[in-house]
Amino acid sequence: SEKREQLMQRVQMQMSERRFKHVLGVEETAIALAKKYGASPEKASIAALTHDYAKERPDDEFILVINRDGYDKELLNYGNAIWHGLVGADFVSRELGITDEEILSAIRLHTTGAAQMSLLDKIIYVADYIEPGRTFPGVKEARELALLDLDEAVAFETKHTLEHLLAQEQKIYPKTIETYNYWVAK
Ligand code: DGI
Ligand code: FE
Ligand code: FE
Ligand code: FE
Repeated sequence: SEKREQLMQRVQMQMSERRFKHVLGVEETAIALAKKYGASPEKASIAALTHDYAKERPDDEFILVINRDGYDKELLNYGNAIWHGLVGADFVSRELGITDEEILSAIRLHTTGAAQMSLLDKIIYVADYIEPGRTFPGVKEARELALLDLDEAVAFETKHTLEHLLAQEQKIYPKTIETYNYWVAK
């Protein structure tokens, strides 16, 4: 649609060619999952196209917004990996005029997940992980799970992301632990 073309252009201007290709891969995957699981393909498309909109913003822009807009100051102890979705949704809302809370929630949660996730939240979280451009060990199993059971795919991704972060001794954002406790721990 004309609206999608415009949105694509606005997103493309914000990022490298490589990242834009990832975004289009997430869109294709999210639309397919939306059709399979009964979510809105239109909303899946918009959320996917915008999920990494703020990923290439400088840290000082995020820090300004975190300080200005009443975010928990604890967020300042993290970095772009956590900010680009959680705070990035505000850039999407303000700059692209996207007000749909289902879409903004999917953007906010796409990196960490959450205990409570809507169908669209799960679709974007999983599509980001399994889009055709991803090549890490385990992506094949994640793709297979996504076609069988979306919740199993959420659990798989959460477990493997956390393992990866621990192996690298990275700081774990509390929401990531919350997601693990809800979706993975027995
Ligand atoms: O933006 P993408 O690269 O497409 O993917 P993403 O938004 O899912 O993840 C961005 C990065 O964030 C990825 O390297 C994993 C990392 N991440 C996820 N949860 C946490 C985290 N990094 C830290 N430090 N802490 C977390 O809890
Ligand atoms: Fe991201
Ligand atoms: Fe992700
Ligand atoms: Fe992404």
